[in-house]
Amino acid sequence: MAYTVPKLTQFDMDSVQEALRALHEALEAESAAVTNETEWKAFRDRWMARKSGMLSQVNELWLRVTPKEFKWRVGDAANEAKASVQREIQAALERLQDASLKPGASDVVDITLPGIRRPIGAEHPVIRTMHEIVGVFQKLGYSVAEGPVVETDYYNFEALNFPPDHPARDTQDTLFIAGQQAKPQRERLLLRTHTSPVQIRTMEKMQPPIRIVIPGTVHRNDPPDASHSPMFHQIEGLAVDTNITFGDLKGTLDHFVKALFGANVKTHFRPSFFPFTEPSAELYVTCFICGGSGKRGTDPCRPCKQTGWIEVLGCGMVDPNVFEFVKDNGYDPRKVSGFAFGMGVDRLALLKYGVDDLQYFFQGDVRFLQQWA
Ligand code: 2NL
Repeated sequence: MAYTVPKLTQFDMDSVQEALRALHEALEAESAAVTNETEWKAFRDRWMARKSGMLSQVNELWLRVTPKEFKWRVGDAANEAKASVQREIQAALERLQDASLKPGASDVVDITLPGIRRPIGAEHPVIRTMHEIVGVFQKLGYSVAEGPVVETDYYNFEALNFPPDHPARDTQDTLFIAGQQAKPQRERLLLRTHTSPVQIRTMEKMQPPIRIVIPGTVHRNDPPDASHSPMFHQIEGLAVDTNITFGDLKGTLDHFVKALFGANVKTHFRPSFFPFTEPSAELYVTCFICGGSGKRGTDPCRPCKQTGWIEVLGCGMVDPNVFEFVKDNGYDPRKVSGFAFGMGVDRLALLKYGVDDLQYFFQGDVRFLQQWA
């Protein structure tokens, strides 16, 4: 039976206290039984409603019928009842809100509402390409190393055998951290322009033999266009041991290109120059768009500019001058040799997925990115 406020007939202390106790008991039991917002509203209205709520019944059936000489006593009891009702209504609401924050609070969820869609993300095409490339080298036993994007001139240029006045150091090409002029050149901070500094840092920490690949973001002072971006991604690799030869370089990179583009591509090395390798080369692969013919039907093949060959990376034998900087950690240029290579991940992703504008990779347009979902 639901509680109803009894009409007071006796006004001694014991009778008034007993009436108040019965009211409190009913109030607490009903408050504890509230499990959702609808029930809470019904509970609130049952006790607070202006006309027939329990508190207005207390006014009607306790206060109004009390003789003058007992008014103070019943008035106190009525005030206590009012305060208790307000406190319990607030407490029931707070319990409800706490419960709705806990997992499994299904009784306060309208299960007829549509669910919240949480689309699963997909790997960005550049990162996916990066993982594929790194994966090929990991299978060959290479480790992955990473390092800081903000570097010193020493690690980015000096230890890589760039002469002090090399044009790459110009602010036209490199993004420097402001306010560094007072420092000696080798300590000045900049955004790394390649991931090679991490190779130097790794050689400082680990003695040969080493085989590492370094993926990461790099920066150059280039305005964005279809083939340039001030931020892009690079992977460099380094193998150092006694008796590493140009033959090891050729075999490793030929395997890499076939793993990435398919076993039927052909490779070819062309002489080149880098300050940190000697000799240096560029690695070309037969165009996987036109199959090396330079033509797509009767149209000229664009990715290889009708040459039938696509440049994949730069490489070479580590220049002995580079080893001089880490000589004291076991890299005596008379005892060890090594090869190194570097490639632009974004450019390879463009080729691999047939995208014609680099900027699509960095604009974050879901309609573009959904193609890899
Ligand atoms: C390119 C060419 C290259 C390297 C990077 C390297 C690193 C050390 C020593 C010697 Cl510590 N070399 N890295 C070597 C040859 C080429 O990158 O076109 N990158 C996009």
